[in-house]
Amino acid sequence: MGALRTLQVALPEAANDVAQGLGGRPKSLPPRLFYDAIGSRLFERITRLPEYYLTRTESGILDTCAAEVLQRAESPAANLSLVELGAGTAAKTSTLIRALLRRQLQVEFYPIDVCESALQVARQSLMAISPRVKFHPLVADYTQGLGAAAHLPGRKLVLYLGSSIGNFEPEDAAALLRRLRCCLQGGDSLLLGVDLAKSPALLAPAYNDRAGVTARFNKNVLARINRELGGHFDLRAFRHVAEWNHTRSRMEMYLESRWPQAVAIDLLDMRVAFAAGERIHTENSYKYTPLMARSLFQDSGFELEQTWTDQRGWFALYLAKPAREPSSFVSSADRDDHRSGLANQRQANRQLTILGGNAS
Ligand code: AVI
Repeated sequence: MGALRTLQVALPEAANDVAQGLGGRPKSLPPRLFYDAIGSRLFERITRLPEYYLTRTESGILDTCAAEVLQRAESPAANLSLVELGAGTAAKTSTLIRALLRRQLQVEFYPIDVCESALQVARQSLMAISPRVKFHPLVADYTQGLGAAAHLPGRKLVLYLGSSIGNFEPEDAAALLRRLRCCLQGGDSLLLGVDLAKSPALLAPAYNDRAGVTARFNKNVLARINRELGGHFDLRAFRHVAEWNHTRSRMEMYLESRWPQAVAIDLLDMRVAFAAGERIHTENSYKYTPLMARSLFQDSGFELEQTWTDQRGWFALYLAKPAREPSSFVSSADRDDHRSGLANQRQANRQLTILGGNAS
């Protein structure tokens, strides 16, 4: 008799992602599937790896430019609130919060993240800074939860750090920022962290570290299918691959089948056949050139205010404000998108969990 397996039930979107991605050709799985509780912990470990320069470099820029960022973002009349998309444990945000506490009596902080345990860690570390920090977490996928920003009173600085924008196709990145733009008022700002194009000799190890943490992070997507959908993936039968695509200015991650195999996924009633060497495309991580960044802001209705980079020019923080005339970039298709986006948003908001009620 086979051993009994306990399945954590997958969300319908995750099941859909897997059915579509592994049913299609070439095979792919969207990177949002990385971030269950185990994947989020592995990602936290990645951010501390010696090869993964992104987090350290961005934190270094924030350490030196936090006061200047706030000065450029601030409106003299009102307190500034911070909203953070994909906040995780909000490790980098503490620098900005400390700087903001020197300028105003109280800081309202609205982190949005799918990972509730990461938000709990954020709460503990930020509460330790000062009781003047008011914490309003939202457990949600920030692509759905960003509409919450539209209803906040006062001036906002929206933080979208860590180069997460790089995991979107450029047109999807612009569409996401356009949706964000629709939630902001004149006087609000966006601080966007973006990893810049650089030598593959630096990029490749950042996505294929010696300790194998990124390989585990990548393979966790198969482990998650096993846990949540009754998949039968043998993780040793797949190889982690990270490659630089020069033409598209992006790092690409794959899981490559080491030999021919067929894998059953019980809850999807699916059997997926792999040839030897066949790949599942799991992630793109775009590395921006200044031109790509300029187009991103132009296409999404933002005006670039100021750029900060580290001395080596590896990473950039961009401060942007909503452009004055949104009609020039919002096409009628976008407006329809926005309307259905709002309907989805309302639906999503009903499902959101707000941790601990109001501020604490
Ligand atoms: C979250 N995101 C910005 C990371 C990146 O660098 O693209 C995800 C990651 N993938 C592999 N390592 C880290």
